Amino acid sequence: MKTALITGIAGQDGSYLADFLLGKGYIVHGLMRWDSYANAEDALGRLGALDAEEGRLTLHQGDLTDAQYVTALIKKIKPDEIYNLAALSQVAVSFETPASTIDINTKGTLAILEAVRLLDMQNSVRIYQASSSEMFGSAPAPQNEDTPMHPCSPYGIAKLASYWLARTYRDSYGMHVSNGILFNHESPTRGEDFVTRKITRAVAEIEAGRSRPLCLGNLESVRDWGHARDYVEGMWMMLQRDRSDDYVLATGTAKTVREFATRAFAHIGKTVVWVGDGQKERGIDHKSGKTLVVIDQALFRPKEVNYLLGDASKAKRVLGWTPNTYFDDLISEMINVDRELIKARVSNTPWVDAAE
Ligand code: NAP
Ligand code: F7E
Repeated sequence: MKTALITGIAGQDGSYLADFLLGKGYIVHGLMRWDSYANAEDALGRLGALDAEEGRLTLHQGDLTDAQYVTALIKKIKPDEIYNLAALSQVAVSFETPASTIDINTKGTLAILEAVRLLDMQNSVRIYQASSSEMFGSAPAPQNEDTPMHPCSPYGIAKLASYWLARTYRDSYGMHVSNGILFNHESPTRGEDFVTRKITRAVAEIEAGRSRPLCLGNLESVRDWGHARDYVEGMWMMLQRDRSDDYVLATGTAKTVREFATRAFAHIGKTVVWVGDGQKERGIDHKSGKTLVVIDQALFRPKEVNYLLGDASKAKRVLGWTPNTYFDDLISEMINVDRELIKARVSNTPWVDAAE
């Protein structure tokens, strides 16, 4: 029975990966921030549905930036596999908090690599580093493992530094460290401040009677959106190889934010007609003429990554990884779950608009 340590276990990917590894019979240890949740019930959050009864899931409250804590934890657990998923993962927020972004997303990775080196565990541990397509930044699409990286945000820069730390520890100390360069992947448990979940939640609320329109930033951004469920399997596949390496995971299809919103509204039977330009652009309900989407300049980033489209042919060739869920099915699944959540929330009382 293998033992895995997942940092960021309470995040979107952490919870999918924990579920996946428990299903494979692993003993799973998860690191989550001690101050993230008000009480233990909330702390279970997304993990609540997982079967912790058999004692195969243990949660540890600590901070990835605390190198001594991380070293002590790894020494105690003696994991076979470490999945480093903990991060400040909101790109827009990284512009506001660049220093803590570097602390968590770069020094946090270093804490793990150094712990494994100092504990002399490089021959017994395999490490997954959550690298990101944001590292490509303004590089031309499609992007693969050989594409030069030109990050456009503190987030992308911090992740690129970690990517190079991982490669350097692999080359210098023979560590089994793989970078998964993952393009955007979403799910019904995606944080509500990421654009996909913000849209699906708003669309479900509008269907339930919300009158306030959905407020978005840059509609022209192009992203390659897949499903987190498929991507965590790819993470695991990387660590099952005898030789560590770096792999892009992506669907190979790209759409704009505008297309995502249009498809999401279509799912509840609304046809969006886009009128006006720039800041004045609006998405109108073709049938009623009601405004469904407005633009807010405050949601634009100081610098945008315009076009991300992944080429995952290496992962397909070497790992045998392919995604199972594409754009329309992803949107359907997310909206259907948001619909259920809203139904449960409003039960028999009518929808009341709350402040954003
Ligand atoms: P997520 O939902 O934001 O999860 C990240 C988790 O890390 C959160 O639970 C967060 O806890 C935790 N965390 C943050 N700082 C920490 C610290 N100092 N110590 C311990 N835990 C900390 O992100 P995700 O979507 O699951 O992504 C997982 C990883 O993949 C991240 O590294 C992300 O950057 C990377 N990635 C994601 C995507 C994507 O499209 N989802 C694509 C490429 C790469 P709090 O709740 O307390 O903040
Ligand atoms: O933005 C635009 C925004 O925040 C997508 C993270 O998981 O994937 C994610 O980063 C696009 C951007 O994700 C809104 O400007 C428009 O162009 O959902 P997002 P992201 O920045 O692509 C990468 C691969 C990661 O590694 C990250 O951790 O949508 N956009 N209007 C908006 N974005 C947000 N959040 N909110 C809006 O209202």
